[in-house]
Amino acid sequence: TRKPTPADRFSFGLWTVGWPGQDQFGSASRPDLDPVESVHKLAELGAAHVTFHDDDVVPFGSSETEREKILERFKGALADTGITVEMLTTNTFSHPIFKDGAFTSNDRRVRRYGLRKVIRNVDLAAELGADTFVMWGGREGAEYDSAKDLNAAHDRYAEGIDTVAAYIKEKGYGLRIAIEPKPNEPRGDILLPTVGHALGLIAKLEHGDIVGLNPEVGHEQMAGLNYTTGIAQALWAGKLFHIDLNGQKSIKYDQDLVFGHGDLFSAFATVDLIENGFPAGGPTYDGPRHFDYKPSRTEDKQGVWDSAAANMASYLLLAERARAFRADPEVQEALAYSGVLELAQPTLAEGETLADLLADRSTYEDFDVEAVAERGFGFVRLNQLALEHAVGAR
Ligand code: 3MF
Ligand code: MG
Ligand code: MG
Ligand code: MG
Repeated sequence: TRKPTPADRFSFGLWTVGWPGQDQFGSASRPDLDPVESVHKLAELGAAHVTFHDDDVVPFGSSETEREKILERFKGALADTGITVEMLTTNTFSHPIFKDGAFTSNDRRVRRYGLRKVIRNVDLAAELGADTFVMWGGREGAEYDSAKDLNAAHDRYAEGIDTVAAYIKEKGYGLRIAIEPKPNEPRGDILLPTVGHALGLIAKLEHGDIVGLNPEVGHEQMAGLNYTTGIAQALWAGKLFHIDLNGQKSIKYDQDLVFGHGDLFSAFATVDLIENGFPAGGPTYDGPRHFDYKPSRTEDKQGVWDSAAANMASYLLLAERARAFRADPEVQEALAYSGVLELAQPTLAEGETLADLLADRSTYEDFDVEAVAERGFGFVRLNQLALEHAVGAR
């Protein structure tokens, strides 16, 4: 494949390449990475942007002067490389203070502290010119159903998000909030477990107009859901503000594999939607192609950069394959045969009322149900064409 360039808008969380490999069962397998080095290396590899949690760059508990010094040096790396910060987020999950959540902790003191930590980073996001502020409520949840007043928890979650959204508007910041759903891990159950749950909460917010979603491939797949279907609904709702691309193999722990290294055929469909849009037109995603993966614990430093490059290479390969798929006349014919394009036609004709439909005997009384039921849709042939394009056999 060709080398990625900033025009591809690839973006990486600094916590991805920076993950030293500690897990539930073992300590770190790699030394810590200097975020400044990561910015330089990612620029060399062809990325356009980085994203980070407050604590990824400024260690938790740093003094104001230390923070200023660290951020100055970090901004120097951005200036030297041309890398920009498109998204910022807050770590409200690592420190033990957040063991029962931030916005929804049962301890009100923690909720107030969490809000302060988030607001502080919203100011930094605006200063750095980010477009998106992600909220992943990793500890907002419980292990035990008796541990949480779930009605109050949703009230507090909405209160927290609305308070931050109102602040963004009051300050005139060019930021939008993107909620990142996840079903479980690190909590036994996490609030807003899927794209659909989060959309439901957003609809109830006072400032929901600037609140959307940051769906992650693996998070939806951990719940047994189809990621492409999830981001399609978010797009349809005008709420796909950001994406976290990675790989996951079925319903198990959060694997954070390289994009394409999980369910590859599903990744093909995802890239096809992002790059080509819906078959009959509709809303499109034009934000950054953001990776949220972990270089496996088996990898050394070279393996870290190889894995970063692999995310972009997978994406570019799949984008090339998806373009070929759409351009193939046989595919276009198969799409038409399957009625895929016909679905865009409204069920009632323009100006037609339900009364007109009820009066139209050809739609019911004189409708030949058995004859129409004989139609085959040809979806398997269409899917085989997709597979052959995906694997480069066409
Ligand atoms: C966890 C995640 C998070 C979020 C991040 C916000 C640590 O499974 O996906 O990464 O993406 O906190 O962007
Ligand atoms: Mg994740
Ligand atoms: Mg994940
Ligand atoms: Mg994520």
